[in-house]
Amino acid sequence: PGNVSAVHSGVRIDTNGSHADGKSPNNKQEFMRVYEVLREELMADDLIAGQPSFSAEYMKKMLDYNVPGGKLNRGMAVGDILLHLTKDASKQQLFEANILGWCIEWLQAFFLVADDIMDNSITRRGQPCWYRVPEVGLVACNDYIILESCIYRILKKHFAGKSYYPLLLDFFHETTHQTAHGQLLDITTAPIGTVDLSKYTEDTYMRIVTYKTAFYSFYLPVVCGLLVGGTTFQDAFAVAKDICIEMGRYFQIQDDYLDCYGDPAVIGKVGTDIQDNKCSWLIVQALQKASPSQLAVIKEHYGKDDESSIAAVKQTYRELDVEAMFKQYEQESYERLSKLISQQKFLPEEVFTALLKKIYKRQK
Ligand code: DMA
Ligand code: MG
Ligand code: MG
Ligand code: MG
Repeated sequence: PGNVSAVHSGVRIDTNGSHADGKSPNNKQEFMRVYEVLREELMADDLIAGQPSFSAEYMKKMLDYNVPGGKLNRGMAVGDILLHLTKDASKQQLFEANILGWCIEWLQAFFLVADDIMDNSITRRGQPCWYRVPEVGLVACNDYIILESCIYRILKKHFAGKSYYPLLLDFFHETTHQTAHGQLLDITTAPIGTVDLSKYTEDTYMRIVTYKTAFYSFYLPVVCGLLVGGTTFQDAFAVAKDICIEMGRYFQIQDDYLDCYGDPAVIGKVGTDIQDNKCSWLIVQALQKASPSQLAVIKEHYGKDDESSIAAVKQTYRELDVEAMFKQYEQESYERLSKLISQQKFLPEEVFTALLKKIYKRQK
């Protein structure tokens, strides 16, 4: 349909400005309706429907608790991208894009349930982390396996007949591989109870955030939009990857910033990076600027789970004005991204500018 062939031939389609208000062309209510459809399909599965009702009810509660409660940026992005790619997308294509959007939200739910256990976190999306719910505890480990398996049941049901089904499976598997190894590096850079500040290099930091966040949060939604839109043109994927990696790094640096400076009531979670010894953007920057005495304070207090140690680290951040370093990075990153977006010729700029607009200077 329409513009997709232009994408294939490598001609830039300039559609800038048609959604200049920053609103999603895709519709949130409709997106939520698709969630209900997918959940009911999963629940109607022979195996699950055949379980005693208490088991099926647990499943439903687990899904509702963990899948739909986030910002839905990643999930909604797939439909948006499709519509920016081809203005005459069919209703069926938009439905398929939204299904893939939900698969990404399912993937995210799977990683977050596990991440909160590993990070010993307290709240997520304004409610207790799933593993903290009394009747859940470490059953959450089986729940995240179920969350992941849902992705492939949904894909099979809705995409098994498509020519791009193998590509889709491969992208979801590849992204899981990348994210899991980002998480592994995140965890092994900061083992509980041992602080080794020499590990907190800019290079390791960039590897962590690229793998744990950028691929699943940005590249995967764009890939899904391209596939539903009918694009298999390699150059479009390569350009998307470069831009999405840069955007994903910026997004995770914001997450690190908000962990310390965000309002828990707004971000829906309580920051734990300082006491968790995390290789966060803030500590990597602080270490590069710290005086010997400030370094001593960091060595003494980073990674300790008590209020006075957390306060001492935050005081050092204040002295070094790490907040100003973040604002400067934010500005530079925005400019770098805008340039990357306008310089490429394979995809409508709006595919990326709409993503960027949603996250630039975000408070949550
Ligand atoms: C989370 O990094 C990354 C994944 C893949 C879930 P994080 O621990 O900083 O995330 P959060 O701050 O949301 O716990
Ligand atoms: Mg975490
Ligand atoms: Mg984590
Ligand atoms: Mg975080």
